[in-house]
Amino acid sequence: MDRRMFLQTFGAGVASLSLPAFGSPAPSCSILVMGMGAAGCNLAVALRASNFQDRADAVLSYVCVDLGPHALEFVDIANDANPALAPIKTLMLAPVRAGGRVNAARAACLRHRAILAELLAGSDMVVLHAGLGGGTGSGVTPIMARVARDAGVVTVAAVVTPFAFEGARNRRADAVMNRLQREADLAMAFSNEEWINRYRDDTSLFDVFDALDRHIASQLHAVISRLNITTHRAGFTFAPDCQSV
Ligand SMILES: Nc1nc2c(ncn2[C@@H]2O[C@H](COP(=O)(O)OP(=O)(O)OP(=O)(O)O)[C@@H](O)[C@H]2O)c(=O)[nH]1
Ligand SMILES: [Mg+2]
Repeated sequence: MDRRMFLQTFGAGVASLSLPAFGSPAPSCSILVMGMGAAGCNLAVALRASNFQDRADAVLSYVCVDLGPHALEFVDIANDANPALAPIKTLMLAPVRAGGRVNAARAACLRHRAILAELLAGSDMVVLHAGLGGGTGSGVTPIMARVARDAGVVTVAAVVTPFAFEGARNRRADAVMNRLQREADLAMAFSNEEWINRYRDDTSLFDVFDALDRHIASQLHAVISRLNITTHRAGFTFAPDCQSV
């Protein structure tokens, strides 16, 4: 199945894709989960903690990408806290923070495009995680989506969009989301603003983020585990009852 068919089939609704029967030989699919920027790395850490591998016929590996000397320390802490899970690799694109400067993040990313492309080697699918509106996630994610597209890797972007009070970050997030919709096979946006409105005013931001990050992980479980992926690199096939539009 080519990429276009994948898109059409996916567009028909994940509910129409069928799961392989329990106990059947498990085909395996390599999925690279990439967290970019602080929010993206948090999402990758949350997906790893959700123990996806126990539930699906897919092998997940993880890499977190950021700028700045200390940005990735919490990823190492997460690795140490749960050594039984797949370790998250880290890649620091530059020793200085982008700090909201999307062009600085883009430039650092383009300098290391070859390394980013190498990360994808052997993957059938890449999941791109980021919080849009800042510098790093907004700068790196669309470039990474293009790199993945050029490499023929099925690309799923699962990103968060800013709160209303973040002002201009929302316009930047919209522009990046438009690009992701063009570059990725599937682009899913989860709104921080909508999510926080589900909570009482006295709920801490940490708890709101934590719940949303776990929600996104569970949504990805649902999406990925409904794919009946039978071959490595040769494409994706779906169960016969899956209708394409
Ligand atoms: N759901 C969720 N959203 C977050 C989290 N951290 C930040 N955000 C949102 O994501 C947006 C981008 O923030 P960061 O991820 O910190 O930015 P960055 O990509 O690291 O970019 P710079 O630090 O500016 O280079 C913010 O405007 C917030 O709306 C998080 O842990 N979870
Ligand atoms: Mg950051």
